[in-house]
Amino acid sequence: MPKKLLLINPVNYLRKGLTAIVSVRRPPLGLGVIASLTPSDWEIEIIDENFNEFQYKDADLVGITAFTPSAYRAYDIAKIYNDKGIPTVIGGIHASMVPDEASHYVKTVVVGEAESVWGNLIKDFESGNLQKMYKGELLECKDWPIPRHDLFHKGYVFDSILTSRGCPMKCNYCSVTLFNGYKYRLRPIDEVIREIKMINKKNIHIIDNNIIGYDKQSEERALELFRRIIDEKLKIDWISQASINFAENDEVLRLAAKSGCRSIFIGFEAEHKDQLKELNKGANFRNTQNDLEGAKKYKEVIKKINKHQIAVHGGFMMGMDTDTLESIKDRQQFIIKSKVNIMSCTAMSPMPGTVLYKKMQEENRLTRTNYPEDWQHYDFCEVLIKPKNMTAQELNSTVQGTLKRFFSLKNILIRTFITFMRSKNAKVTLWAFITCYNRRNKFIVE
Ligand code: B12
Repeated sequence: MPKKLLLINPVNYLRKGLTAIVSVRRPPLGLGVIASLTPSDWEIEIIDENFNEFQYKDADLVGITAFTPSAYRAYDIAKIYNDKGIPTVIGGIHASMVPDEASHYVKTVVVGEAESVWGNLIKDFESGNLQKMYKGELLECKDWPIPRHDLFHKGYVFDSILTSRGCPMKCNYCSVTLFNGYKYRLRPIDEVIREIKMINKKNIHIIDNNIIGYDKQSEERALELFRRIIDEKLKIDWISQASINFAENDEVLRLAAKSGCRSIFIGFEAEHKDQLKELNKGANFRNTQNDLEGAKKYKEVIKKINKHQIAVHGGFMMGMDTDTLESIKDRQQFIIKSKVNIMSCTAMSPMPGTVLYKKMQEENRLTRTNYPEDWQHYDFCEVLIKPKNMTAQELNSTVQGTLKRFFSLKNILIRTFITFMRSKNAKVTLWAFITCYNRRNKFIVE
């Protein structure tokens, strides 16, 4: 009998925020990697709570992944196996940020990227010598396996693919640099193309932190990727993330659109340099003299990307220490007037391990600290800190008010018209419309 590895993707009990919307869900790529690293004589199954609530299944070894909001659910599932004496392993961003906490709830914790340790972990398991903790190194990307996309639930609207890891930016709220390192590690294009061909979906989310990176070498590589997608006639529709530098080079925009880019997520965060500086994201206003110029630049970036037939999904934050009630109301106004096609707006949220979390902890300003249960609330739908210059209630209602206004049917329709006038492209217009429509009312938490 082959040994059985059960991999579990838990979803938190509250089920609000991004995971509540089917089209926004993405497959658990980390579990796909673990499956790929597992010797071929093992039987592997993924239980994915995005679609099927966990029901007990027998296994020799259980691997669980978790983001912070799903950690509590992950620990509850682990307990079921711990009680039966079946070894449980947890990995992923949350366990990597708080490994000591995680080790109370599972037999083994894998900290960091798993490529360098999973093979040894399996050997240790097979020889009855499973350790309490394994720490992964940041391997070069030529050593990453292609995730087992065939094991993902078929109900995902998008599959995802990673073409690079790491980020040289040090935004104080973000976990990526801590987890994947400062250095961009770029996968060889041949490998990426091979993986796209293996994916059985037309919609692909390229989940890199910045698809074109921040230097000439990564921009060149992105251009090469776009050309290959075009030349090989892969005919995919893709979305990804970038910085505002995405709009700097016309050739990037032209080839991205031609290769199937329908929308790009850009973390604008704020339209004032005080908040950007506070978030350590001053780069957004690089080469601008003052706030007015910076805000104007945002609008120009959106317009230019739209003209190249790509929608812009802007990410904004509210409730920074330099914010006031007035400044976040101004931000709401700015967001609506910016004509950004799709939008996410959240209260500044401290995720464990980040510089922001440490600051809030030191200043005794975290309002949900009954861990692990309270990790469920770290889903970007709630105010989790005592804001400096407003009440939590004021912050929450301004965030919610922004979402309500932006996703009102009237505003969606106005923007749909603007998107069409700018892009002259029915497909991109429809894409932006559907994305907004799917998000309508989904984030509002009364
Ligand atoms: C795609 C993505 C999503 C997808 C969901 C993907 C999924 N897997 O379910 C969507 C868009 C839905 C999403 C939503 C959210 N996301 Co998100 N997301 C990402 C993103 C861009 C990529 C994640 C990914 O797939 N990476 C690729 C895989 C291969 O890496 P990996 O999962 O880390 O797996 C490796 C290791 O962790 C480890 N590993 C992972 N699992 C396991 C399990 C075992 C057993 C073992 C041994 C090892 C192991 O091995 C893998 C190979 O090395 C990251 C940013 C980033 N660059 O990582 C943010 C990120 C993970 N998201 C983040 C956040 C905050 C959220 C939200 C809370 C907020 C929001 N934006 O609304 C929601 C919450 C969703 C939820 N689950 O409740 C934070 C997480 C912080 C935290 N402490 O949880 C990140 C790091 C972004 C950031 N800037 O900080 N997200």
